[in-house]
Amino acid sequence: MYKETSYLCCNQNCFCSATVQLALQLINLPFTATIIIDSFHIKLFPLSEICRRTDPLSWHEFLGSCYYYSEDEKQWEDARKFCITISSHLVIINSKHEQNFVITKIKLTSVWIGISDAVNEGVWQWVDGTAPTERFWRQGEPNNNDGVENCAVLYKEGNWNDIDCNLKVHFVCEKPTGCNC
Ligand SMILES: [Ca+2]
Ligand SMILES: [Ca+2]
Repeated sequence: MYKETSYLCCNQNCFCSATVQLALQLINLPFTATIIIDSFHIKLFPLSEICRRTDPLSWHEFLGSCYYYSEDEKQWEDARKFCITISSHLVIINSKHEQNFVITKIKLTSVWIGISDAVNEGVWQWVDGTAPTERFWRQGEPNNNDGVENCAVLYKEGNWNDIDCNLKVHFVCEKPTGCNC
């Protein structure tokens, strides 16, 4: 679904780009085409303005993915849902290389990542349903402290800890690059 959404955005960008180019070409036509220009210009200008609208969220690009770092703190489930509303998912760490990039942008101490064992205690699963290929647990973690720790944070130092999903923490969303971030 994320990829499909990305392609739709891509196609929309391409359409917008073509529309803006058409508008610019019309503006450059000779004076004899003024009437045609005027009729098209009125219709095209509002659309070209819409196309120029920029994404208010700030994304960081790395190796085919775009990463968004939240301004506020949310519970893990709310963070997961928020990422979906911006056509992304809570970050999935596939390699040490990717994690090394993600930690460079962490502003404070830690962020939610998209892994949980809430469905089946002790069985850690990414938000896309896959099992982790690599794990970077801090020594002694995950410890399911008090029997309530089912969601994982990534610390700026580059390791994970399971904590209570109801705690409010900053988070990172990820989406495929598509045309651009
Ligand atoms: Ca647990
Ligand atoms: Ca823990």
